[in-house]
Amino acid sequence: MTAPPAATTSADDKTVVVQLGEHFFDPSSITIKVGTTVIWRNNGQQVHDIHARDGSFNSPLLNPGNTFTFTFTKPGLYPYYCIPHEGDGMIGQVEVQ
Ligand SMILES: [Cu+2]
Repeated sequence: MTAPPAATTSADDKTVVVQLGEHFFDPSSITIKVGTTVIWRNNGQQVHDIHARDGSFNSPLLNPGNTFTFTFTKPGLYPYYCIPHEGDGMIGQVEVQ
């Protein structure tokens, strides 16, 4: 009997990683199942944040290297944006099925 693999931030059925850069989310659009946790990781050089249009999730400003996680429990379409860089097109969306 082998131990389950240690939890990582790589993509699997329950966890999806979205990278933050200047000035974009990658991938900017994801489709996930209810119960999936999204991990946003700031891989850029600037501070970024994540705010749902409907207010269902809001991160603080993330310094480079920091992460924000949110678990989606309701189906729907969740557009979101980075407050400092929305004007530069730093927007994304999560579709929860
Ligand atoms: Cu930003």
